[in-house]
Amino acid sequence: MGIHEDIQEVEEEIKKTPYNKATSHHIGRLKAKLARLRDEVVKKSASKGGGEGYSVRKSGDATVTLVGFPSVGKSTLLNKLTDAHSEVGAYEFTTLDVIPGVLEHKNATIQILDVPGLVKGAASGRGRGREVISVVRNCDLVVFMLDVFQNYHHGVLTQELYDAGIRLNQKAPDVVIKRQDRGGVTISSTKDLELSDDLIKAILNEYKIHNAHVLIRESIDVDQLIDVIMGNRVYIPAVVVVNKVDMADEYVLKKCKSEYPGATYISADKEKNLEAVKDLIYDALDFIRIYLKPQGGPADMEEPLIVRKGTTVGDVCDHLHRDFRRKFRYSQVWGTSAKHPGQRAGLEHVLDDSDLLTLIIAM
Ligand SMILES: Nc1nc2c(ncn2[C@@H]2O[C@H](COP(=O)(O)OP(=O)(O)O)[C@@H](O)[C@H]2O)c(=O)[nH]1
Ligand SMILES: [Mg+2]
Repeated sequence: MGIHEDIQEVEEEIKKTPYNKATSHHIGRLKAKLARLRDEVVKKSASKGGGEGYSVRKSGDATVTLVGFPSVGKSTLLNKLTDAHSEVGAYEFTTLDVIPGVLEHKNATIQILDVPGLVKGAASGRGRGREVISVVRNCDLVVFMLDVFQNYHHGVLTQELYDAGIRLNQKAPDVVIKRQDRGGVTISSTKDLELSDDLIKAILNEYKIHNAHVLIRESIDVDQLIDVIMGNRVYIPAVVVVNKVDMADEYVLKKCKSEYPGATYISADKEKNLEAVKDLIYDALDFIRIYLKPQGGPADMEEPLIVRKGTTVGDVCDHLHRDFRRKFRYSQVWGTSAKHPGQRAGLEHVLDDSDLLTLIIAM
């Protein structure tokens, strides 16, 4: 029996098993098996060649991908927001290569990638899906673009990305699995868990992990545990933009807004609400501003360094010069991340918005 039949069989069994306390263990094991089989398929199709996917040189302070079905208006939006000239067409699949554009907004330089229409089956390698997926996996923010008349696309697209190991608007579970040589599986947790120890062990068993320390610091479900074991998941924020509102009557618009209250409603072609899209992207990227202050001198308050939230002193070193991390001696920090003004800080120190930073680098 082939792997695709195996997958189908497990999927069907999950579907026909009612979920309750008595069956949760069984379903958990089936889900683990399913994830393992699907991963095998993805690995197989990846090893068939066809290259590593698109190699798009990253540039700017962050990279954003526009994800949507063909003809929703991605190229139109890219052209309006950036300096790019992506071909716009009224027919499908006009965009066959990744087109990068650069958006300058509030001191940030943001790379936006218009990727070929992501369609169902992409995760399993259909069409150019695998290449698109590799671009999405490496970006900092997903902007879903929907047509106001076809917002069901959103469900299809998120499922497709989920199957490809991309977790949107989700944090990496706070779980550590340390493999051991012997001693079986031991589980410690700081929170009450939904999952029983038996089920956790059974799932680890599915992945041939028989000896390990598992430290769980938040309540997770079976899918999250599998994500941790697989180890190849990426966690990316996502936002939704609904396009072509110029075509929609009040009824259609109202319905769409009730289904996607958090979305930003625009007309790329008629240039309606495009400033809101810029702000949306900027805010979702969680930028912070760092003002560099030369030793003994005043800080440069005109041109802050734009970096992502969570950036460390070491990251700033990397950003400025390839030798800075190696030659780093110490730094001084003023602002909310500092315990006191001018606190000395090492490479691991995490900076806050509006911090002033002095780097002391050996010559
Ligand atoms: N009515 C209307 N048409 C739009 C809008 N944005 C794009 N279009 C049209 O939709 C078609 C597909 O646009 P395109 O940018 O090529 O879509 P892509 O395939 O997602 O890149 C083109 O004919 C565009 O002119 C919009 O806001 N309103
Ligand atoms: Mg296009």
